[in-house]
Amino acid sequence: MTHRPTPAPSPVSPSDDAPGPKAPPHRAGKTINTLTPDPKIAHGWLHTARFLTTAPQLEHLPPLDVPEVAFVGRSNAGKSTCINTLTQQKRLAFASKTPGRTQSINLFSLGKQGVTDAVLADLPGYGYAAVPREAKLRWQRVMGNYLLTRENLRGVVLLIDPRLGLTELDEILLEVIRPRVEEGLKFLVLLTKSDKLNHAEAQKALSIARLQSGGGEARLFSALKKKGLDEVAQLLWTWTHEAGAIKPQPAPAIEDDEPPALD
Ligand SMILES: Nc1nc2c(ncn2[C@@H]2O[C@H](COP(=O)(O)OP(=O)(O)OP(=O)(O)O)[C@@H](O)[C@H]2O)c(=O)[nH]1
Ligand SMILES: [Mg+2]
Repeated sequence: MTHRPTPAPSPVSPSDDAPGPKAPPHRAGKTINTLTPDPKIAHGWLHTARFLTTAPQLEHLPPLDVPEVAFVGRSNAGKSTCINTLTQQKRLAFASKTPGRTQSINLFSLGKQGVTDAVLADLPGYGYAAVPREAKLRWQRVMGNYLLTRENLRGVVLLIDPRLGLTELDEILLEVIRPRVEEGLKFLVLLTKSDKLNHAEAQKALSIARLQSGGGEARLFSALKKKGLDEVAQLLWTWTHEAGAIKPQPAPAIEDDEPPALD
């Protein structure tokens, strides 16, 4: 039997100085998680996104002290589009009909007034059949190493096209990150392109994804219909701002040199 990552522990209390969440305990008779910010706060924060750097290989990634959230998944799953939708910027991340568009790890800084308090990482997709076997294997090694060794990695968003479901490579990824999820790495399965499913199909896909991810967080998302935006924005804000998240720092100066080509 394959092991699944156990769900990330429930959010802990925010630090006293954490900005944002007003935390009304009740709204319309429902208990609200005290860490959940108003969606406007989460969106305003995501809209500050700006390009930080691109790293064709792990050693080109700058070491950072701020929390990082990685978007991973099959080629063409919609990672770059999801980042553009969340940040409300059309061309921050390269999105394309052609699978394999994202070739390097691209980092985007978040934070108001030029202070970086978190980073989003857009990772190249895997599983694209037309990529030569050697390149595929190399990339899988790079991604595995990134997920295992990136010290400031705070959360992983695994994007899945619900029409394809979890593929073998997605399962390998779940295996790779499982120990880190058990240690507190945040994890979300995001079912993209949900506009392609009817309501019943979407609910079924969601239940399956929840089971397959070991009962962890799973959500429906559509860049086209702007579905799931509030929930994902709030979740990313919470992951990166709760107690224990790393303190903000001035944006690092990144040299703007042309990155070396892939080996
Ligand atoms: N209908 C629909 N299409 C989407 C959605 N999100 C992304 N797409 C389309 O899916 C294709 C792939 O999107 P990308 O964002 O480039 O996918 P990616 O996961 O970054 O792909 P790689 O960089 O190859 O790993 C594009 O044609 C997008 O327009 C969505 O929510 N609904
Ligand atoms: Mg991409």
